[in-house]
Amino acid sequence: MDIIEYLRREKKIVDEALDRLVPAADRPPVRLNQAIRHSLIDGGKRLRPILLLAAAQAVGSKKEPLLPFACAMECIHTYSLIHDDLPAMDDDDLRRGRPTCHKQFDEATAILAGDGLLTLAFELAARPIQGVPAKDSLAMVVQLAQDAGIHGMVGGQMMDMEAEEREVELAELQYIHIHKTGALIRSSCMAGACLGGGDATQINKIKRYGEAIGLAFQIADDVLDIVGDSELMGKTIGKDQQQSKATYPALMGVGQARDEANNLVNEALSCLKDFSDDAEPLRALARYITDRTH
Ligand code: GRG
Repeated sequence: MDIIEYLRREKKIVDEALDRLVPAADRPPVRLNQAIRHSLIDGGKRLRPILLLAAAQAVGSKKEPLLPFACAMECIHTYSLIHDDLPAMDDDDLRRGRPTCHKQFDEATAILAGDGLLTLAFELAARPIQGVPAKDSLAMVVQLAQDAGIHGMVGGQMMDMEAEEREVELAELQYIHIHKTGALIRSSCMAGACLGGGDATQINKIKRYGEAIGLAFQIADDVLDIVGDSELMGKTIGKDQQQSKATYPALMGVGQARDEANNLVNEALSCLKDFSDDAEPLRALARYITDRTH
């Protein structure tokens, strides 16, 4: 399948849903809604919602009813980018090819835009979904809270910040990546499989698929920070090296880091071996993780 065309089509579906589900820019509080839309609308690859929809398709489900939950994933991801870019964290000027939220608006507005997106995400994720038992929806909302929070992304970010001050070994770096980046990616895959009506075996296999591509994605991102193109990526690159950050390529070199990411992609693909052709988009997405240039 043509993954680029697939991603373009799916991104359009997600972008249209986000535009419908997020408050309009002229609705009060106008500055807050403008800041949210500045960071959220149109930008980004929409990888997490697309993974959720692809996982649902892999277990034979329709996509449309799951769009609010898929958009919740993007709201959480975008909030994490807004907060990560703040001067107190990464202090970045450019994100998704535009000025970062605090540069375009101001720090306080950027903090509130992130907070607004995080809470909106839970409003969207908790919406009843036609044909999905309420207990499954609730389980995935709890799962999302765990994966986005202290035991997932937020916890991973904290560990990453603490590790900046000292030497980090591979096992610790892997732990950080699994939490900071991997948890939300795995959560997206699992939510799609569960809300799409997959059975326990399918959900478990898609969970393992999500774990493997989540780590592969971060390794590929570390590599792109060295070999990528700032304009294509829409963000400043080379910052990891500049800040002497522990990354996979810093610890093992670009070549071995790439091999590591490829092994993880193969592991992810092996989790899907018993799935039908409906899982082709999930398979293509796994390959795209290491082939992507931005
Ligand atoms: C809780 C403040 C806070 C942060 C959480 C995820 C995260 C930690 C910070 C974001 C910064 C960062 C570089 C994370 C690594 C994950 C990553 C590669 C994010 C970029 O994701 P893409 O490539 O971005 O999917 P787009 O813009 O395409 O959505």
